[in-house]
Amino acid sequence: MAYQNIIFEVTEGIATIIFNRPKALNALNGRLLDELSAALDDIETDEAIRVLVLTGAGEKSFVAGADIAELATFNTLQGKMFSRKGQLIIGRLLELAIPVIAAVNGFALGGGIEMALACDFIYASENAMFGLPEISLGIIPGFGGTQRLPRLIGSNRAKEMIFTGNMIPAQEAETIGLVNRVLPQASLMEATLETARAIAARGKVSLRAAKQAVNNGLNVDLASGCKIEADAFAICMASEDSKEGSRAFLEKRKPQFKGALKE
Ligand code: CO8
Repeated sequence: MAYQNIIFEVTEGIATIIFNRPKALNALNGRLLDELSAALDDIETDEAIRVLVLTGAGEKSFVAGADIAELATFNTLQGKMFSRKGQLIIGRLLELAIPVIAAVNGFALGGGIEMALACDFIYASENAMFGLPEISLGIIPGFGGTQRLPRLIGSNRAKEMIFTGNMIPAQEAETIGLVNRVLPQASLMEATLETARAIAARGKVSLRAAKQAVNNGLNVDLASGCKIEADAFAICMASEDSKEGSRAFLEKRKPQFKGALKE
């Protein structure tokens, strides 16, 4: 697919998707979501990609939400279909076997914060602003925001953001656990890529197992979560990567992980 609304690059095992509609502050329209979906298809089938980073073009906005001009044309059924489409495509970020990092370089509003919430964690620039302004448009978050935000920052803080539609700055987002790190705009991408490279050097099998254990465990009680962890642990033990990891430690060298399940 020829991309017009995103830039999709892969360098040394790290894929970067840049939302690229800067004149509309990178707002999500149907076409952009289709392009994102196509890029995720490529990522899922490319064994060489170890980490995905999402960011926005320019220095003002990550994603300023769904495209309001497009939303305004929808009838009830089209609204529901667009919401499901966004939920399914954004939900794929969580389902990806590889880690996904959001580098939020400005506004992350509505569908934009919902996109970031489906990533494994968020780094933000100092000028980033986070919010769910849908209530001021007479709607509610429709790409998973009412579900993922309370799970991350607690229901009371999430309700305050959802009910008021107010934005919070990056520093406050870090304080409440929405964002892992706040960086100057100029160093956001390099810091994100540095973390991505560190993760990419780890074993693929154990990264996948760790992501699945955390994600699947969040939906069940603690005892069931620990069983999920034990199963994921067993998969790692069966992998060539785990043999290489302990061999390398004993031989006092860096491990060369191949991402292989069996020898
Ligand atoms: N959609 C379309 N265009 C947008 C959007 C958007 N979400 N946000 C900004 N733009 C456009 C503006 O219209 C403007 O275009 P133009 O230059 O042609 O007039 C350009 O981007 C620059 O924006 P501003 O001039 O407004 O820039 P400011 O710095 O003054 O303000 C803000 C920046 C505060 C980010 C402001 O643009 C704003 O409030 N934008 C809207 C944010 C918003 O409400 N987002 C939520 C949208 S709803 C949503 O995401 C629901 C998701 C689930 C959908 C479920 C489907 C049914």
